[in-house]
Amino acid sequence: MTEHTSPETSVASFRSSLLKHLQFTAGKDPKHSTVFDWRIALSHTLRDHAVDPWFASTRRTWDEDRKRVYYLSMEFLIGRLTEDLAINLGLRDIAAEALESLGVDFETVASEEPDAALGNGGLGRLAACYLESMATVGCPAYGYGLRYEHGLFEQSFKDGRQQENPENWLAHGNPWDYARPETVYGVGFGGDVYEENGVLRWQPGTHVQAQAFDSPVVGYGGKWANTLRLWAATPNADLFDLGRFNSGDFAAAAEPEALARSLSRVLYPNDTTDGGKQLRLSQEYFLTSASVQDIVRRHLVNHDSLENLDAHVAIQMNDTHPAIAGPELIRILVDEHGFDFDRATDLSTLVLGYTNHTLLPEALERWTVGLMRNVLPRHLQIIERLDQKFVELQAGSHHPARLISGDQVNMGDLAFTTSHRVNGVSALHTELVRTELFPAHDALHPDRIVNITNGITPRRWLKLANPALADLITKTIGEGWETDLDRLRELEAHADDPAFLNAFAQTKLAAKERFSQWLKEEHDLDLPTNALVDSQVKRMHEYKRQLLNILWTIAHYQRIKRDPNAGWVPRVKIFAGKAAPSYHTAKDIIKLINDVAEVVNNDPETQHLLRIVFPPNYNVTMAEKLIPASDLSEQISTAGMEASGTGNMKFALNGALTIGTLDGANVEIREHVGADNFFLFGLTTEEVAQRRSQRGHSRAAIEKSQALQDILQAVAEGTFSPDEPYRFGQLVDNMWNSDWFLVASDFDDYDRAQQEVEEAYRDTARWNRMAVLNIARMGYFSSDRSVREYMTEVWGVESAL
Ligand code: CJB
Repeated sequence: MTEHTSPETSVASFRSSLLKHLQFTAGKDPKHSTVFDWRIALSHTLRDHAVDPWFASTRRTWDEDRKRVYYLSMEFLIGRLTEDLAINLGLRDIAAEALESLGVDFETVASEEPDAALGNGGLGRLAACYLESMATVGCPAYGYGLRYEHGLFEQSFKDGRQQENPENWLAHGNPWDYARPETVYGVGFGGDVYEENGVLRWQPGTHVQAQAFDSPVVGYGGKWANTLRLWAATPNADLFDLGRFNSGDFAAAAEPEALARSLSRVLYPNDTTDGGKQLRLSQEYFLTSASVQDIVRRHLVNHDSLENLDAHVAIQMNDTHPAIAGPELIRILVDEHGFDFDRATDLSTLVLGYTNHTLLPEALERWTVGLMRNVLPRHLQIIERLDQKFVELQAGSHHPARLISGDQVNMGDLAFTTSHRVNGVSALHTELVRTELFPAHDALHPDRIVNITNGITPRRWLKLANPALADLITKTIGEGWETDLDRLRELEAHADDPAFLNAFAQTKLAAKERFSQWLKEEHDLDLPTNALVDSQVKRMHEYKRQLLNILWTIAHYQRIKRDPNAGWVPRVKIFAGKAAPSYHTAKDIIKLINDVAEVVNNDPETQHLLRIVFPPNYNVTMAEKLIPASDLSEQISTAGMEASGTGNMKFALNGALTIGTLDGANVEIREHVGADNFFLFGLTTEEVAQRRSQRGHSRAAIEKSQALQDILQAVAEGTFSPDEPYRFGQLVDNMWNSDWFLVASDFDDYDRAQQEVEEAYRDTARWNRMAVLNIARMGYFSSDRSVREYMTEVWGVESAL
């Protein structure tokens, strides 16, 4: 196969492919082509280059009868693909030169691509990083997901409040995927279960067709490529009621069709909360059933039976969303292939793995038995039987854990019992999964829970996002770090070299200028490039504590006002992130940040020392510009609540220092980069639990902190909302009287750590040294490492490279 595409591809041949696609795919001549037309030509040219490695990898997997990984995820937060694919194929510079020779700018064309926002946040972006890493390390794999017509809503601000606008990434088609009209499966819903010759049969009430759309996923260097297969709901032709249509009732005729289509129409905008809607369960089953049917069909192409399924198939469930995979596989084995129930259960368990991404109770999916019976009656029977077996296994326990408790089906418990490995996503999180979430399961299966700390792909999050820093690294330690991130350690030898530190500072400045220009063009926002850039970007959630950050910003503002000449470090506070549309407190916090920004940014006394920037519609593309431009990374969640975090890794890899709590992967980041190079504050997980049990803890903490009292008073008095003084009454009241997330308890220590940040930043050489040591020691957090751990500890799959 082609080792690497670039040597054989010249600028001239790339240019002629571009022109060919411009003419025959976009149907335009160069004189009249728009940026859109060029993008179509560019993406098709790049896609052509993906096909060779894709076919070669697929063929080898078949020929060598290799075990495949199937990564089932309701979310793949991919972002743009043009530059990513160009880099992985080794064609980035060739493409740019070819375009330039035609008078067209690569970045302009690549920026025309809409973000594929098929995910909410960390969980979906992790799936995208893992797909890229699986291809890079040569792990034969399929990603299975849904081809949502509308990805995550677009956020805008109206009077500082979040508005949700529909997202329309598919409006002009998707040049990356190939429709597979021949690959369709019927997915059943509802109906009845009846017995036939002693065998149970499910007769669904309706069927919806799942049609596959495939995109190649090419690893770095183009040595291996996998498939991302997304399912679109296409209604059965018989759902369209021709009789009704002919009799003139057009809307009614289309109704069943519309219902079927709704299965892949929109991504649920909830992050770590459970929407609890029937449509959501139906979407989850739609993804799972189509994927499992496809997996079984592929296995039977060159095997006589399903007996050896575990030797050839590893299915990974990304959180509980596809947790119906266990019952679905058991159903297919028992009802359609005559397996004995116990054998089917054992076999499914050997095939399946489950990744838990959160301990938050509101995110642990539970469906009522009634809903389950309506939507998936046969699966409910299977779950009941699994529950019985589970209770028997816990013989002697007075309070056995249950898959069904009361009228609730617990999808986490179901996922656990049907998997041979269950993993958390950071060391701390995994420990809490073991002790807090699944202690009964863990007692029965002490080897089942393993930790696999999350990772991020250095191709997108360093090479693509931060070209200046990537070039400096390559100049300093040579190539190869892209696929062997531990090699960044070699930078440590340069951490005391003033010339190198200066060169690093130049890359940071270049990234700030780039982001500043982008913010101006896209959002008409001003970002000074001579300030400490202090960023908190992630979904808006109380446990992530954007509130702590904005309250501290108010304190900082008040202090600058009191003593403007105290030698303050100029700072820009960046916030970005979306709130779930029904999450009112998170939306109030957005409004508070925007209101504070309005006052602070218009204060002529402080403008040069403090700014707040909150660009709307945070997405992968914004992250790629914002993260490299940042100096300080805010990872300030209440200890024990953030499963891992992956933004924390992206910032540190790009030379931002972290101010953070001992939560999620922060703990391991700090261990790797060194305690001296990390601004730690806050209660530990145990202290959090203890503090929460103390009555009146928030009142006591506020009464101890003069700074916090001043801030809360200013907010309560309407200093930032003069048009509506009591706008934030509830937020303030909650701080005094409840404060589940311990903002008050952690405030003073956070303040102390921020003063240390201030001091460290004044010593430019010291700061840059710390930043370089962060970069040098982040190798562990490559998603290549994470994927390799899954391969050995969960999937039992070998690299094909
Ligand atoms: N996470 O993004 C989500 N959505 C969920 O529904 C549950 C968890 C996040 O997953 C990331 C990837 O594992 C974690 O880094 C993050 O801590 C977690 O909140």
